[in-house]
Amino acid sequence: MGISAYTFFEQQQADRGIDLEQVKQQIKALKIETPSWGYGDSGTRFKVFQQVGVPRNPFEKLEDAAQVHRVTGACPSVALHIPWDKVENYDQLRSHAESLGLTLGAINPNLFQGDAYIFGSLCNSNEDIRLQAVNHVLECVDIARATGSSLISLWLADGTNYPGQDNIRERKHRLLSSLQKIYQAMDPHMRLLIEYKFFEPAFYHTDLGDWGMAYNMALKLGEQAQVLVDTGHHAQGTNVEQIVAYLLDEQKLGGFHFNSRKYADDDLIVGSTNPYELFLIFYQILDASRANDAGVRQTAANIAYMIDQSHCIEPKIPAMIRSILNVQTQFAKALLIDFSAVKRAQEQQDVLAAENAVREAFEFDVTPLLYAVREEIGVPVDPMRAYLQSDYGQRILARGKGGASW
Ligand code: AOS
Ligand code: ZN
Ligand code: ZN
Ligand code: ZN
Repeated sequence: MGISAYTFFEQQQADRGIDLEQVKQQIKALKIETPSWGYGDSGTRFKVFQQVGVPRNPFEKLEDAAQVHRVTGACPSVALHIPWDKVENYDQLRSHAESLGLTLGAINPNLFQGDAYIFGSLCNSNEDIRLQAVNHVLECVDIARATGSSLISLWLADGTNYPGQDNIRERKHRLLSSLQKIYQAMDPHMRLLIEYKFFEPAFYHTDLGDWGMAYNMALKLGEQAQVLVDTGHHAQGTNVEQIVAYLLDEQKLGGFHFNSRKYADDDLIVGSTNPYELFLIFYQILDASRANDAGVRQTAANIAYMIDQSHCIEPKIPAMIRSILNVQTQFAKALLIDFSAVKRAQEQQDVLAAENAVREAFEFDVTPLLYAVREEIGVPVDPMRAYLQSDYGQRILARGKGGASW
């Protein structure tokens, strides 16, 4: 792929009225946070599989994450999970990150692994356990101060397995009052991102089962609380891009956990089964970033893009790189949408033309565009190949088996 492929592409897009310089700027500006837990051992609910070479501590997780950033230039921050990434001294972890060209990102509290949480955490009917859960999140707020993070991203495993097991409305009240204690402890620049999921580990009801429940909590808490959309957390067939559009319009979309899945919450490589869905999500975001309402534009500009993956059959670093490349590809395609053509077709109620104006952008090969962008920012044009050709994957084998796991 050389200059000629790009020249052809440039001409093709110029003919459609697409300003490629602006497109390139936007691709360069897209930053995606990777999760520390995506580098550690994981598995299914049946078994954790140990891979050779997995990081043994949070410092080594950052070193692996730095490789993803080195070859993509798109992943300068890493989400932490507490207590999986608990350390004595967060200044030290922070300087380690900085020495690798990284920053520490969203802090994810763990409200699902403590034995006390068998009947829930922030919704538990036992007040002591509820307080223990609140205190854990408050500790995470302190950690966020120490790491320089501005995001607390909260996912709850709370729910019930049987009708009548607990009072659904009482649990809702307990959740709100627990969240209010957390919200009040945050600094003004911090945001609380509330994640929802329709089932698992609870199988009858989940306390934050869908976007509406997360939205309602965020609305009651205030401006610093927003919803986090994990693409894998919906029932089959759910129109995720509509949820994205709706939350953007309400200025309540705070961030994403990107991943893909065929069935449940599999946390698989982003875009491996759902590339068109990912493209349509970006279509809604780009549409909102052109909205008349400045608040909606600002919400779109402040979205925290994060990966939530958990690899167990594939090597972790290249799997993360694959996801980043897939996100970039779908984002680049969405940037090729001719929004004025879409608008014209919508005004004329020309269904076929409108659908075509969206889909045709998806059908372009954006490889020459992404190569050009990477050349301009000084990263390898083919990040996957560059990583595989480096000896990093070999060198980490010396860590052996039995690394950090969840
Ligand atoms: C769980 O299903 C959620 O996706 C969480 O966001 C995440 O996987 C976990 O909390 C790791 O921090
Ligand atoms: Zn998630
Ligand atoms: Zn999940
Ligand atoms: Zn997920």
